[in-house]
Amino acid sequence: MKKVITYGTFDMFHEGHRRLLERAKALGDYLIVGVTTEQFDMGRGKLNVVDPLMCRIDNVRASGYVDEVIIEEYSGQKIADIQKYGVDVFTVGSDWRGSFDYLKEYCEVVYLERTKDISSSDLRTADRGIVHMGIVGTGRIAGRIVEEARLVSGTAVRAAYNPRGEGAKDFAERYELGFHFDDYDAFLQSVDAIHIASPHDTHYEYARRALLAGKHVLCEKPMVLSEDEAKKLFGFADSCGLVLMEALKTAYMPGFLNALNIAKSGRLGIIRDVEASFTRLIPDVPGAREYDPVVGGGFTELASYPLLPILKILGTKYEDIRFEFFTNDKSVDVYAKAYLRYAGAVASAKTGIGVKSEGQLLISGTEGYILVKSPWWLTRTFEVCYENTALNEHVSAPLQGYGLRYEIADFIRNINDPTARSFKFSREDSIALARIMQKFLEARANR
Ligand code: C2G
Repeated sequence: MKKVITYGTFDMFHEGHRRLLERAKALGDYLIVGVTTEQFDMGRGKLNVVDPLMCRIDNVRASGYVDEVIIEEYSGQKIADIQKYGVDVFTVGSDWRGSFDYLKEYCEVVYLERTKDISSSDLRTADRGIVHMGIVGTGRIAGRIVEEARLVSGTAVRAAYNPRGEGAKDFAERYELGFHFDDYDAFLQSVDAIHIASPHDTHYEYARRALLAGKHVLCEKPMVLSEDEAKKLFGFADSCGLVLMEALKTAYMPGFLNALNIAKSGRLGIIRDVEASFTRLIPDVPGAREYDPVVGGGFTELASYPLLPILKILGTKYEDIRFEFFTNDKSVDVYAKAYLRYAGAVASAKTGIGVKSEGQLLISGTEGYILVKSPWWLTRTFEVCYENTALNEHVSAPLQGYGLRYEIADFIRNINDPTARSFKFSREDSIALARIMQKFLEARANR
C-alpha cells in the first residue's frame, strides 16, 4: 500500500484545498493529512486563522479523500511522521516548491500545482468569503506583498495590474496568480480589494477609481501628497462603506506597537522628544523614480517612517513644523529634517537618499527613554532605559518575514468587521502625513 502525506492549515476550506487533497490521494492508496494547530501557525507567522482546529479537521475529512487525519504541532515533525507512519510520498502545493526538498532523504517529494484562482462560489462557508485581492504595480514590493498575503488567512491575491501588460503577465506567472490586466477597469471588476504598490503620484487616481468601483483599498505610503486628496479619498471610502488604509508596515508590527504602548503608558514620564531617522542611499541614475523633480526626493520616499512614531506618540496636532534640507542640482532633496513643535514636546524626522546616517528611534521622557536601534522600522527589540540602570529592560517581539503580513491581516480584519476602527494608523494619521508631505513639497518648491 502506497502511503501519501500532506500538511496544511485548511482554513476556510476552499476549492484550492479540495483539489490539492484530490490529487494527493491520487498519488497513492492511503492519504494522511496533518492539520496545523493554531500555536504552530502562530509560530510560523501565519495570521488571522479563522476556523478552530476541530472545524478545519471536519472540513478536511468531509472532502472524502482522506484516510487519516493527524495534528501538526511542532516544526521538525514531518521527518518523524514520515518514519512513524511509513510514508512513501510527501506532497504539498507548488507555493512551497523547494522548501521540502530536505525530505527527499526519507521519501518521494511531489509539489502539486497550486490552484491559481479560487472562486467564492466554491466556498463551503456560505456566510463569509475570501477577500480576493488585486495588486497594482508589479515591482519588488508587490512580490513581497503576494508572498506575505499567502500567510494571512481569509485572503488570496488573485490578479495583478500593470499598464504595461507584459509586466503584469510576467508577474502573474511568477507568483502563480490567476489573472493579469493592463486594463484598470477590467482589473477592478475581478477583485474585492486592491493593494496599491505603484509610484506615489499614481496612488490618488488608482485609489479613487477603485473606491468608486466599490473596492477596498490598501495603499502604500505615502498614500497621497496633499491633505485635500487624503480627505477626498476618505470621503469616497465613507460614502461607499469601504475600507481605505495606508500601508505603512511598521505601524502594524507587534514590536513597534509594544514600544508605543510603553511610551504611552507613562513609564517614561512625560514624553518631551521623539527623534527618528531613516536613510537609504539611492543612486541618482537617469529615470530613477526617487529623483523625480516633482514628487521624488528622500522626504516623500522615506519620511512616512520617521513621522510615524512622532504622530503616534505626540499626536497630529503639532503647533509648528519647519524643514531643513539639501537638494541636488535638480532641486530634489537628498537629505532633509522636519522639526515639529508641540505644546510641551519637540520632535524631529530625518531622511536621506544622498546622505547616510544612523537609523534609530529615540523617545525621551522625564523618567526615561526608549531606544530602538536600526532598523527600528522592522522592530524586533528595543531598550527601555532609566537613570537607575538597574531598572533597564530589554524588550523583544516577533517579526516574521518582511513584516508586511501584519498590515494585510489588519486590512482583512477591517473589511470583515465594519465596526473595527483602525487605531494603528488612523485616517487622522494619514491626513496629517499627507499634510506634512504637502508642506515639505511647498517648502522645497519655494526655495
Ligand atoms: N493550496 C493550493 N491552492 C490554493 C491554496 C492552497 O493548492 N489556492 C494548497 C497549499 O499549497 C497546501 C494546502 O493547499 O499544500 C494547504 O494550504 P494551507 O492551508 O494554506 O496550508 P499551508 O500554509 O500551505 O501549510 O506545515 C504546513 C504545510 O507546510 C503547508
